[in-house]
Amino acid sequence: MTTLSPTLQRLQGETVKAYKIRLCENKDTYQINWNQIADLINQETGDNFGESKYRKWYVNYKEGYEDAMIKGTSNLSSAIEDQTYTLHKERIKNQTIGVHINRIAREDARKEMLIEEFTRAVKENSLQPPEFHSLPYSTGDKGAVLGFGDVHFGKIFESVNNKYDEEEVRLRLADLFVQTVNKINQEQLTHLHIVNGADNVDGIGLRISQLMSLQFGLMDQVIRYQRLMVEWLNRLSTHVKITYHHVPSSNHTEIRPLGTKAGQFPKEDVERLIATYIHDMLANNQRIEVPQYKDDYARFEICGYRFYAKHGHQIKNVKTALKDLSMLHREFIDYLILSHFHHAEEITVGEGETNDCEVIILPSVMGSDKFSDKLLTGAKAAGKMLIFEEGKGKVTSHTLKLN
Ligand SMILES: [Mn+2]
Repeated sequence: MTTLSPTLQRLQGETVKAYKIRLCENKDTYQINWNQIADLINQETGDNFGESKYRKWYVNYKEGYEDAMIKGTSNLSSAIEDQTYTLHKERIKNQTIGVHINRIAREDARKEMLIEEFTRAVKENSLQPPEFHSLPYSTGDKGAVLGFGDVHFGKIFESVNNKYDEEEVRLRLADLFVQTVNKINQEQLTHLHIVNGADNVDGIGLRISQLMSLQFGLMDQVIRYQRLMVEWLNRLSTHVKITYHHVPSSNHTEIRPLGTKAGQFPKEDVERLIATYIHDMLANNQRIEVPQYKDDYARFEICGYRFYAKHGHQIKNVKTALKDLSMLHREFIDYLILSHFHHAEEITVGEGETNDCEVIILPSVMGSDKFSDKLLTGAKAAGKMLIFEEGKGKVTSHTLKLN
């Protein structure tokens, strides 16, 4: 007997059945026929069956195997269908939940986005410090004017809102002193221009009826008042350097000798006496300068601006007065300061290179009286502190109330 190739021999641990199936399945590969298969198996089992026994057995076996395979596959696909359906259902469930979750998430996201946007805006717009420029350092000159007028010293009366006599004048000037010192400190002033707008004394009255409201005669008015002013200015100079501008002409202070009418002797005015007395008495005070004005107005400059000061009794039209005086004197006036009207006003009447040209009407120290009560034109007693800056003109106006 020839030696079998190893592949045709029963393998170690291989059952007879597995050996039999392997030979039948690989019949063509092994290039053997059914007789040879029968011999090989008979040899292993000790049987003596013909080739048809194994051939038929294998046909049945193979048929059964294939049937089982087909059935198995169909079971598998129905199982897959079931699984797919379940999965689909789960997906729908998840989608249903998802819609709800998405809505909540969307709302949360919107809220978060709002807060983030708000925080970003706050950071960008509010909390971001700007790039600081160096602080402007003003090299411009600063100037100040204290203006007061119409003291009408010597007048005594009691009206609806006012009571006036020498004692009241002294109290008001003391009050003006304190308020002025406060402003000097507040505005950090080293130099103060003072404009006295005249009608400092009440005179002897413009009508006979006014004689009734005089506390003293004209000479006593002048003597008492000029002493008071000298003392007042002397004390104020302990706080600041002063240039004192005294308007030398007004209606109550001009004297009308020999029955002359208003303005006929314009130089016969006691304001000139008062101004000259103040000038002479303060000559030794190095902190006070008193310019002497020969005409009926004061004229000076502050921060490069030209000022005129008049009483105002000759002025017919306040609004054109500044331009009219500029024409008359052939020079540009920036500020015209008037008194006389007993109520304050600051009127812009033109435009200069860097400033507004203004007519500034001072309030009165006297305030309202029976005459203004009758005309309903009264106003409170006050002085004014005006602040000017180089290149800007008037920047501040303080009212220093006195009653
Ligand atoms: Mn007057």
